[in-house]
Amino acid sequence: MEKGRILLALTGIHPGRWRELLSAEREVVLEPDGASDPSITYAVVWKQRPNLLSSLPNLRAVFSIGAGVDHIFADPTLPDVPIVKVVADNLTQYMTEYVVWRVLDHHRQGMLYRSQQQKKIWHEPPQRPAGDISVGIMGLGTLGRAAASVLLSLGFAVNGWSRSERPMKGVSTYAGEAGLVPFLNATDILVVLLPLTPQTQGVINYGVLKELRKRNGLGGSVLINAGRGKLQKDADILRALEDGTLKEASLDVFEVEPLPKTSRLWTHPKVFVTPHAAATSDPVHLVPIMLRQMAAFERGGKLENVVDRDAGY
Ligand code: NDP
Ligand code: OXD
Repeated sequence: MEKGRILLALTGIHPGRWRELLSAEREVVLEPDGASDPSITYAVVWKQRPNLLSSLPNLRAVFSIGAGVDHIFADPTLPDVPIVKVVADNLTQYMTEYVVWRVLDHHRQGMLYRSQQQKKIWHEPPQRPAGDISVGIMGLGTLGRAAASVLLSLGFAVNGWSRSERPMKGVSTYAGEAGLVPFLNATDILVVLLPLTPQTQGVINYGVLKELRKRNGLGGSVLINAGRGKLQKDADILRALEDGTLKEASLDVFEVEPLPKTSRLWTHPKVFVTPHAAATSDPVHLVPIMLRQMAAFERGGKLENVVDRDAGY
């Protein structure tokens, strides 16, 4: 197989560094150039324009610059070529840091202390051991498992929920629809690391939040979502925070991004907002993996981390 040219099509992300690093080994065409170009065999994309990929007659594979691929599946004319997602130690490490940071902040009452500091209140609330708190990870895949193992090492009780059975030492695992309510009932801090698919869209709704364990050492249940915004219903989260169903939330993703300035989530005292920044895709770490994959593919090898099109992730 000949050394293929790359179409780089990124929306909302500056392509400069990606282009520079990919160009070290291959010719790169930057969108909006490249549509219908028969010399292009790979596309490296983030939220590519609909119908762009189907215009490329010799496309052999699509590389997502993120772990999520919902942005690729949003294209109604997606051609039938392999789609490769990011699986990389660097991205996994970033996500683990985010999850552990947010879990510890809720566990150690960061919101209370920040509000006390504003009012100059010197008060020490009771402390409780990590082992009294159950962190439930929705989506026990690459990122979920990595976060779970660090949380275990910190002494938290950890539950995991996935589509199929995913045993993990030290973790109480639950699977499928039948496992969802038992998983939620045993969870104090819910960490969402699911992909967005037709099955998972809107899964974080009021009814689900109601099932979380509230009588716990934290004094309420907590939501942390770093998966995708359309997994959740922002209005249901606000309702749950207002009626005490939820004690606090850390949200990295939102139904609409950037989060509209009018959203009450920005100023809610029980919400910690980050701008879809839990785990950034760093081209310095990810481009070498992509280039290695392309070279191996052209030598007749198999692409790794190819998305299951039926499952949608
Ligand atoms: P994986 O594909 O490795 O894992 C996904 C997990 O979700 C699997 O355990 C899978 O189950 C489970 N799952 C999928 N569908 C369902 C379902 N219908 N019911 C129950 N469980 C389900 O993905 P990653 O860990 O690599 O990434 C997860 C997501 O994190 C990405 O898709 C992306 O949306 C998000 N992300 C967000 C970032 C950010 O900065 N905010 C950065 C990177 C990723 P099973 O094991 O049975 O297949
Ligand atoms: C990803 C993301 O999917 O950054 O990697 O959201």
